[in-house]
Amino acid sequence: MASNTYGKLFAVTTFGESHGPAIGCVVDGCPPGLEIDAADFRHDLERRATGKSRHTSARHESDEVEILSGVYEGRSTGTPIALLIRNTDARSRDYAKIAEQFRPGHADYTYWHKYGIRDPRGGGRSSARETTMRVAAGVIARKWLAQRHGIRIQGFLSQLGDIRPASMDLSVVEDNPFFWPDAAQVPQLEAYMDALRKSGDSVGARVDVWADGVPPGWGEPIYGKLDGELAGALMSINAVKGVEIGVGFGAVTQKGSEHRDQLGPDGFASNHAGGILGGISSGQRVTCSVAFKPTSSLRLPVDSLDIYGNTVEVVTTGRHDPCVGIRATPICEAMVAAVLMDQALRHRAQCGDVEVPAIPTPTAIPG
Ligand code: EPS
Repeated sequence: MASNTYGKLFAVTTFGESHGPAIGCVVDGCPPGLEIDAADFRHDLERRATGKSRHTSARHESDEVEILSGVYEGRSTGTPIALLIRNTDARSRDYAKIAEQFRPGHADYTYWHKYGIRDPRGGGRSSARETTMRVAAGVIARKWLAQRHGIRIQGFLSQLGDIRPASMDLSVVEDNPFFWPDAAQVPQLEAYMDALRKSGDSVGARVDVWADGVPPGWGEPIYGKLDGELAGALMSINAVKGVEIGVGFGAVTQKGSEHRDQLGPDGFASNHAGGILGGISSGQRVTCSVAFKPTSSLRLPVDSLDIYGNTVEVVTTGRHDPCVGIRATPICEAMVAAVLMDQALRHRAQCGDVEVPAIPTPTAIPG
């Protein structure tokens, strides 16, 4: 079965290719009455966009959203919301030379083997361009989650190559092109990226996302666990190679006495679980960490094959990100928002009538 849709009750379908006439999405299941305006999308789309700093691809897309359906007089009607963004700055000639070649590390090879045909222009459907529509759909989810449940979702870059934040200040994340939580390190990141760009190479990165205000109870054991859905949704982003919830792989070396998050009247004493126990939100901060691989479109020559089986030397020209993780923070936030909104509606459907005897709900303790 083709899979271009995420979610059951808040279902987002994306379509379009990097160099096609347009990209778009259909958001089905948004509750009626939510105020939605084309201007709402601008902020997050700009945060994700290329061409905003010298450290990302130089392609300049205006990313103007057209709302085609599902909104009447500024409010969602409960019918499918169709959003469209026209591609205006594609430069397909950059891909002419590699149209029949496989870039090592790229989806070229597997798309070819799966479908027997592919759109080579700009990576087609496998391009990071597709993530634009995830962010657009995420705007709707974030707005509903904030208004209905007071949920805040904030991401940041938590590693660039082997550089890690020396301190953590979320208030500076939006003030630099890296979404980096330590303002003092920004010059170091700039210098690192300038040298990397000059060398023609690329590097991986890690993005963390925190969701605050998620009430206890969201997530559907067993096959719709909140952590399972988050992992699947985040892993579906281009170039993602790993997802951790809470301490993630750090749990391997912990003892049980250390890992368990002690409960008391004032809340949990720690948050190794990342706000999820048994696949259900605990009321603590939900924490996710996402690993991005280094971009595979490089101008550095590499041996490969073409579609006829000939050995070729691949050199990728054009406009590419030396670190795709740099602008992935809004994409990860959007996927977390889509998962939470879907789970909120699913929880409401099955357990909306459940009344839990009043016991104190521990509040979130960061960590
Ligand atoms: C991308 C290659 C570049 C990026 C693109 C992602 O563009 P093109 O497809 O024209 O070569 O600019 O990113 C975007 C256009 C975007 O909006 O994110 C790639 O290979 O993934």
